[in-house]
Amino acid sequence: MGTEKNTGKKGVLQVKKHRKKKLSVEELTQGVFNGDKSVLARAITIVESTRNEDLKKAYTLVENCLSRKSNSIRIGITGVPGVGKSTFIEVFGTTLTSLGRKVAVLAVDPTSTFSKGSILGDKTRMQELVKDPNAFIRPSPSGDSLGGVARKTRESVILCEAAGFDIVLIETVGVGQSETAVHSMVDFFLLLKLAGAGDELQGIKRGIMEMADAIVINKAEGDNLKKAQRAKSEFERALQLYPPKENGWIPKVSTCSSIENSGIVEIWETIEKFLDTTKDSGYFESNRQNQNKYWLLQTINELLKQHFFQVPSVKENLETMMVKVAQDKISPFRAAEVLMAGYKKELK
Ligand SMILES: Nc1nc2c(ncn2[C@@H]2O[C@H](COP(=O)(O)OP(=O)(O)OP(=O)(O)O)[C@@H](O)[C@H]2O)c(=O)[nH]1
Ligand SMILES: [Mg+2]
Repeated sequence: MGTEKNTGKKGVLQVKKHRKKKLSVEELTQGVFNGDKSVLARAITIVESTRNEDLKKAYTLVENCLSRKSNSIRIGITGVPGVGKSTFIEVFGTTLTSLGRKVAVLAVDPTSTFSKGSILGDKTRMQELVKDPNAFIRPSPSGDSLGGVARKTRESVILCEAAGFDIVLIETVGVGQSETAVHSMVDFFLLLKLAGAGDELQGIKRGIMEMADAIVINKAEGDNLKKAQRAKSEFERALQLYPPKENGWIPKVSTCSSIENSGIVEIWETIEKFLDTTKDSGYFESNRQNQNKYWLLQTINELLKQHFFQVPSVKENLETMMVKVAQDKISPFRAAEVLMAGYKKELK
C-alpha cells in the first residue's frame, strides 16, 4: 500500500494511505504469467480471501494458471518447532537459486489461525532468500480450519508455478494434522530431525516415517556431529523394518548443518534421484492425479459440513441435541440422524 507523508494544519505528521488500484482478473493473470512477484503476491491475497467477490475472481485466476503447464517440483518440509526448518529453507533455497532454479516458499501452519502467519513470519531467518530475485516467500495464510488453510496454500502453489517458480517448498510445523495435509500436496516429503540422546525413535509420531521420503538430521556440526551420525544409523535400521513404499523409493537418511551449509547439495541430489525414479515409473504423475482427487473429496467434505451447520433447522436443534446426548437421553447416532433428516427436509 502506498503511503504519502503530509504535514497537516498543526504541523502534525499525517500518513495518508492510498488504496492500490484493483487489478482485473486478466491483469492479475498476465502479471503472474510475466513472473511479476508483486502481482503474484496480490493474486495470492485474492485466493486467500474469504470475500464473496474475491472468490469468483480466485476461481478464474486459478483456472487460468492451471492451463499453464509447468515442470515443477513440490517439496514438503516438516519438523518440530526449533528443528531449523526456516534456516534450512534459507540455505536450501539459496542453493537452488544458485543452480538456476526459481524457488517459492509457502507454509501451512495450523497454529497461525489467530496470530496471522507465524511460520515464516520470521523472515529474518531467510535474509538472503528474501532478497533473491529468483525466490518468492509467502507467510502462511490464516484461517479457521486446517482444511481452509491447506486449500489456500494448495491454490497458491498453482499460482507460483504459473509465475515460473519451478520449485515450491512448503514448510509445516510438525503438529496436528498439518503434516498429512502437506504430504498430500507435495511430490517429495522431507522430515527434519535433531539428534537426541541416542533414543531417536522415541517420540516420533506414528505415520510420519511412512510419509517421509527423506529424513535429515539437522545441526550436524561440531560436538553434535557424532550424535547426528549415530541417529542416522538408528533411523536407517528402523526404516528397514517398514514395508517398501508404493512408489518403490527407499527413504534416504542423511545429516546436514544449515549453519555450516554442509550436506545441503546432497539433499538436492537425493531429490533429483527420486524424481528420476518416480517419473520413469509413472508414479510421479499418478500421485499428482490422486492428490487432485483427494482434494476434490476433501473439499466436498468441507463444503458439506459448512452448509450443514448453517442451515436453520440444524442451528436451532443442535444445542438441544447436545444437551440430550450429554444426558444420555438420546444416542449420538440417533441425534445425528434426526438433525440430518431436518437438514434434508430443508433442502427440498
Ligand atoms: N547449530 C545449528 N543451529 C541451527 C541450525 N539450523 C538452525 N539452527 C538454529 O536453530 C534455531 C531454530 O531455527 P529455525 O530455523 O527458526 O527453526 P524452525 O524449525 O523454523 O522453527 P519454528 O518456525 O519455530 O517451527 C535457531 O536459533 C537457528 O539459528 C544448524 O544447522 N546448526
Ligand atoms: Mg520456522
